[in-house]
Amino acid sequence: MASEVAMAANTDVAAVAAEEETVTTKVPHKLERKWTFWFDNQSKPKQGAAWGTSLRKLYTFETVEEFWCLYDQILKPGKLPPSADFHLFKAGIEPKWEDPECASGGKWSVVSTRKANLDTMWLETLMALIGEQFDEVDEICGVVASVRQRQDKLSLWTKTAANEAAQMGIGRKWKEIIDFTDKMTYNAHDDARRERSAKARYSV
Ligand code: MGP
Repeated sequence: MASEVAMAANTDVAAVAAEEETVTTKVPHKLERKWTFWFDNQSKPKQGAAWGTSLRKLYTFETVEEFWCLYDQILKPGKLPPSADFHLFKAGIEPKWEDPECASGGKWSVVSTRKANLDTMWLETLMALIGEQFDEVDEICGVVASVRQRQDKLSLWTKTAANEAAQMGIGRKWKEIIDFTDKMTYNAHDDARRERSAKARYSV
């Protein structure tokens, strides 16, 4: 009798454990906020078309599972053709100077001469963004991978170019995240709007 009770109890415990496992594996892991992938291919610009005409919103996601699914499905920057831009921005922010969240901002940029390196830095940055790794989290707008004939580039867009302390904090942290050892520079969108080769505001 005692052994039958023990067996029944064990069966119950096993059933509960199995059910819990099913439940935990099925509940998606929600991120702190929603993020959107964007894509722009400027290889064949239409005559007279304004900048941004070919910019497309791809997908918005809010769970870790959706992120990995999209990451696996979407081409990596290193495989994209020259003139392509690939973005991950906070949902609701458009990757343009004209967006109100970006208008007074700027970007940290790093160049990459090796495709494999670009892809690694891209993934490290995506994970740091969706994992909210930056202390100055409200300052972050998103990241852009720019594939170019001469050299590829990653840019981390932030909100307030005039806030030097915040930008320096972000720049230092980003360098660590992508394991970048050369000099990294920060340009304000306002300066870029006025002059294409404007001087950098900050460097780390
Ligand atoms: P870029 O793409 O940021 O520089 O801007 P890059 O990658 O060094 O140059 P590229 O020629 O290799 O692409 C290049 C030019 O695009 C700028 O000088 C602007 O004329 C235009 N442009 C870029 N951005 C990000 C914007 C934007 O957000 N808004 C507008 N209106 N024009 C932009």
